[in-house]
Amino acid sequence: MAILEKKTYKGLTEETAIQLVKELELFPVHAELTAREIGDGNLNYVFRIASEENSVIIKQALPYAKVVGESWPLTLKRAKIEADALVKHGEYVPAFVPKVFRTDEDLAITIMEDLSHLKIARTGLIEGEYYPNLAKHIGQYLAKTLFHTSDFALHPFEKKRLASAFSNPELCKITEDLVFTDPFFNIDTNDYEPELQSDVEEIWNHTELKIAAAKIKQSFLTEAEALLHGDLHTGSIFASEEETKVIDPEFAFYGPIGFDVGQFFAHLVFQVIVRKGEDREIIVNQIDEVWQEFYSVFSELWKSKGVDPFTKVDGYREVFLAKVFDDAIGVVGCELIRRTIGLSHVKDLDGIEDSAVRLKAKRAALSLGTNLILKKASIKTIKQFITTIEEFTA
Ligand code: SR1
Ligand code: MG
Repeated sequence: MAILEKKTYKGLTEETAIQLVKELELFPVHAELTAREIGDGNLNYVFRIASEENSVIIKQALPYAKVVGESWPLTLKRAKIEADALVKHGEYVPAFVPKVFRTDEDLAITIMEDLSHLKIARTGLIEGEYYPNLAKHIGQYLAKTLFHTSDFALHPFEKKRLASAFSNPELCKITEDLVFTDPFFNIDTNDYEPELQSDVEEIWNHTELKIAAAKIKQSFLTEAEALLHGDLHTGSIFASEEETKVIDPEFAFYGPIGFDVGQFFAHLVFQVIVRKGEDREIIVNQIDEVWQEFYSVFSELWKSKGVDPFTKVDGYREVFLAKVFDDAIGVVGCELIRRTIGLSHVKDLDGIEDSAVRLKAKRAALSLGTNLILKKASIKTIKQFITTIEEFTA
């Protein structure tokens, strides 16, 4: 029986992935096809199916988190959320997301454009590559996807329809736990080197820090400002010198705009921490550039496409964007801490071979993260943010 006719979930193999694209007639009938599972993420399988002339990607969600195993069941609905978010965001930034060819909810698959001519930005950045367009493109991606899906641009009925369609409680719960809660408590799944024990306990015992983190979590739980990507780290971005493509929006939901902005900032900060000299300056400048681009494109859209009458009130745009910035700084702090001592680390830090250098980098991430969470109210400009980064990571 044809795979799609079964209407039931079954994990694909390289063989059945080929069978599937044949059933869907995505390649000429006699094309010789090869398939390879290339996924290295935490949650899904990714197959690349290729003929001599063409190729596509099949991404299939697993009913559990690959990073932990079958003991951590995970909804398959995330495949539909991801495909729908790619399509929705693609309406506003077609150049920055992969094209979606087909989806199937039963199989939890999305068949999309193959981007393997590009490199995952995190990998390239760790190798010291320079992406001259990355900051500008992500600034535009953030401004356009977030403005156009917000109440500033949409009729309230449409905004609420989208917020309901993108309700994503299971994936949000992962973020609520892994980003905003577990690193601040003595939880089994936290993961850190024994040498960091006293640094970690300082965080667990820091009541003022925990209250500040709780407020940032509360914003994530309650503020449905725009359709977020929800997991915008450098591992969710394919890049080359010319192109930038944002992938993997399975964590998409209606949340605070500063969450996406702050997550991207945080993963640039990891690169600031591990680089030196001019290479480090390049990333510092990219942090500045992504914010300037986001601010200016969001402001242009606000002025030209704002539908809420308050978008015409002088001064409100600046107040709103200051709120986004404040939210983003808090998220940077939480993300720096969680990727250092929580479940699911980043290769930028874990990949440092020399243990003294690695521990120094991790301590810098923890102290900067702590400071950003505690002092975000006094960091009002991108320059002040950069000064703070430099103070803790020099
Ligand atoms: C179990 S999932 C761990 C992390 O991987 C994803 O990319 C998200 O960042 C999540 O927090
Ligand atoms: Mg992902």
